[in-house]
Amino acid sequence: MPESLSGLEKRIKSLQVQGAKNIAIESLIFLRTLVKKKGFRNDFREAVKRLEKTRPTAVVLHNCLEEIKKEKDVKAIERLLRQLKDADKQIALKGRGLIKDKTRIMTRCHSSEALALIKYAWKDRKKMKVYATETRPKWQGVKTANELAKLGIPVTLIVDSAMGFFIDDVDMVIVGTDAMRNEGFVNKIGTYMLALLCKEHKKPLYVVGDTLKLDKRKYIQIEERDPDEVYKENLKNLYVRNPAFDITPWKYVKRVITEKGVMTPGNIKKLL
Ligand code: RUB
Repeated sequence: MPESLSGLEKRIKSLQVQGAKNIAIESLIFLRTLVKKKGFRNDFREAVKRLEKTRPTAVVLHNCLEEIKKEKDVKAIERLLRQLKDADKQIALKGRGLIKDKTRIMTRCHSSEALALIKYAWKDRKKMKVYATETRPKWQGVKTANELAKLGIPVTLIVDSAMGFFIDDVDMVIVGTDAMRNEGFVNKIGTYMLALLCKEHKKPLYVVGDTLKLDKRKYIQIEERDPDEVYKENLKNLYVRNPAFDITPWKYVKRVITEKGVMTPGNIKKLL
C-alpha cells in the first residue's frame, strides 16, 4: 500500500523524516507515485499545498515544487531526485581538500550534506575527531553521533551549552543549511550562537549545502514548534518559545561547500 498524504505529513512534522534534503526526497517520492496514478490535477495540487506547509523554513522542497509545477512532467521529479541524491557525492568530492588529516570538527544537528563531507574524508583515510552538539530539544545531534560512531569515527557528544567549553579543542565547525538567503544562511537554532563563538575563537565556519538551498523567497517563515518539546508543565505566567531555526549572517562564514564547488559567501550572494 502506498503511503497516505497524512501519513507522510505526520512523519515529516514529527521529525521521523528530518533535514531539508530528506524532507524533499521523501515528498518527491510520494509525489512521483501520486502523479503516475492521478496526473497533475487536484490531488497533486492538494499534496503540494500541504507538503509545503509541513516544515516551512527549509527551501529545498519549495524550490523542487516550483520546478515541478512549471514542467508538470514526472521526468522533472525524477531529475530532481537524481540531483538531490547525487549532490552528496559531488559535495564530498568538491570539499575533500578542506578536511586534512587529524582535523577536529564541531558540528550541529543532523545534516546529511555536512555528514557526507565528513564521512567521505573518513573514507579517504583522514583521521579525525568530531564533537556533536546534542541539539535540544529534539536531539538530532545524538543521531549524528550515533551515525558517525557506527562508522568508527571517534565522536564526542556534548550538551549545547558546552559549545564554548570545547570550541578551542576543535579546528573547524561544519554545519548544514536549510536555506541560503541574502541576509545569511538558515540552520538549526543555536547555529548563530556557534557562529559567534567561531568568530571570537578564530575558528573557520564551513556551511555545506547544495544549490537547491538557494532561497529567493521574499519572506522566510521561521518554524516555531510545539512548546511541549521544551517543557510540558502548564503553569500560569510561564511561557515557552521553541523556534527551530535561526539565521547566521554571511560575515561569519569562511566557505560554502556546494555540489558545484567551494564558494565564498560573496559567490553565494551573486547566485541569489
Ligand atoms: C535539520 C537541520 C539541518 C539542515 C540541513 O533540522 O537543521 O542542518 O536541514 O540538512 P531538522 P541536510 O532536524 O529540524 O529538520 O543537509 O540533510 O539537508
